[in-house]
Amino acid sequence: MHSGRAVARVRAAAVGIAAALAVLGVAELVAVLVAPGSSPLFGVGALAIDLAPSWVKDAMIALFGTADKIALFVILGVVVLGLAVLAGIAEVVRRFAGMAVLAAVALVALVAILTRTEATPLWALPTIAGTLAGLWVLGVGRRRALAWSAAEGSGAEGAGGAGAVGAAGVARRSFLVFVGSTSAAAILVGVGARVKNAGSAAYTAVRAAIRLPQPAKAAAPVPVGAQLDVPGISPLITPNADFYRIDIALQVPRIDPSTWTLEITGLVDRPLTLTYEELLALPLEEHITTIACVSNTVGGDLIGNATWLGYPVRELLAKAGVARGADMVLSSGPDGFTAGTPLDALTDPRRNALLAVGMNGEPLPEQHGFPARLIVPGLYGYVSATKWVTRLEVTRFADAEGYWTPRGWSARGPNKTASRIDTPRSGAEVAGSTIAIAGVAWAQHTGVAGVEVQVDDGEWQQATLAPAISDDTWVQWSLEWAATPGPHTARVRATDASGYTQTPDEAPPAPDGATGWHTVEFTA
Ligand SMILES: Nc1nc2c(c(=O)[nH]1)N[C@H]1C(S)=C(S)[C@@H](COP(=O)(O)O)O[C@H]1N2
Ligand SMILES: [Mo]
Repeated sequence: MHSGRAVARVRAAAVGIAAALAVLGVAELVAVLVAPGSSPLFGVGALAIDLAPSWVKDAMIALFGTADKIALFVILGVVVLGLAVLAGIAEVVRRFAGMAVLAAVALVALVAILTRTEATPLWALPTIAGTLAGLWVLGVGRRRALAWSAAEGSGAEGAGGAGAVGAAGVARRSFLVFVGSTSAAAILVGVGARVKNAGSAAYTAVRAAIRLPQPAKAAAPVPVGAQLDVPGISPLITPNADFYRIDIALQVPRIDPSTWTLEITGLVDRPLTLTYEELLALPLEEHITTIACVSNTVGGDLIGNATWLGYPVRELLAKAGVARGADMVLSSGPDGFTAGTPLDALTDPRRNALLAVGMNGEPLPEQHGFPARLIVPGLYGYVSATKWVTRLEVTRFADAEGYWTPRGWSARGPNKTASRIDTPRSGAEVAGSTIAIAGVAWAQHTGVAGVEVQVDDGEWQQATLAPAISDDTWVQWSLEWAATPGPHTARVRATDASGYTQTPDEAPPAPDGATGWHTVEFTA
């Protein structure tokens, strides 16, 4: 009664279904790490939508209305189920036959995914990982299915004495446990991961749909010649994709702008709460500001310059009415980060401290604080640039401290004047009779007055300074150097508008920023 071809087929089909669930579950899990769109189910679904002739689409919409996407997934599900049963039976009948079916389907899915316009080569990973898991389930499942059939065939079931478990019983249990547990685990993992992927896809769409308003006050135009035409120099405005990222957030916080609010509390006369919609309706200003991390080492790249769109913090504080005795604003983000910013840097009408919503013409990228963050010219990020900011508490340095202060960093973090050689790079071999030594220098909110370069042990030479966008931004500089063949050392130092020249004394970043002259060694 337990034997027979039909029963063997059902078992084989179960192996195929378990393998398909493993493919989808593992793929969905890996897609959480890669990108929601890289999931094979969605890649194939999207391809099906693209390829379907319009009459099919029309018919689908006519038949299912707004449930047409659900209908598509039901159809896809039925197709997957059919292929799974086919692969399972094929594999049990003939080793590798089912694996071949799976590999062929995976190949179609890979083509579907990698031809998506947003796809990167990494998008192949979920399907590949899922397929490997599916192949494994097919292989192990086949062996256990055959073992069970063999045990039955030898009449082993019931051959044991009372209390003993027959060989067929063992084989049956081992088959059922394997197929059952892999299927259950795959469903659990897959559904969990899909919920997460659906959430991130929706979130990305929300940000993409936002149209930032035109600034009431646009950034002053970048002066002609501010961007030097020297190969290898850092771009004057750092593209968002290249902008350094520093934060303590293990996962980029995902904040729905429709529920985001900024709360202004503490030593204020009128505590207030601002929504994203209210913020966008305010007269926004654009300012180009260079921000840097206190952890930047001499010559390091934890610095970037961007056009920020936002609302002046001083106006918000004025609306709330700062009470007497306050000297600090403690801002916080959802990752547990706080920054203690000197109140006067935020209220000074000559310092453009912004509650920023835009970065280089788009809504803040998720990593850089979407939907809103602080940008304060002249202060290191750890005391000023709170991303995903939700709260400003007006307080006193005597009563509160920012996240990094008890961890060995100074309570106040004004930017230090510094400079960097971008080209030649250390270790480079350069050709030509004159060589451009060039880079950037910064003294945010003070301004760079001059940059000097020393080659080997020669005289310090004045570099040519490109016009600055403002005192709040870095400036480019360059020096045409008459090359002599052989190895050379070049160092740079900047002097700021206060008359301070960078010290050669080398200090590490902690507690308040690195010092020393950036030096490169190259061969001409
Ligand atoms: N919420 C939050 N904001 C934060 C941080 C953080 O860890 N969490 N790090 C700060 C530090 S130390 C710096 S240097 C800047 C970096 O901003 P960026 O990642 O946009 O370049 O963000 C600041 N804002
Ligand atoms: Mo930082």
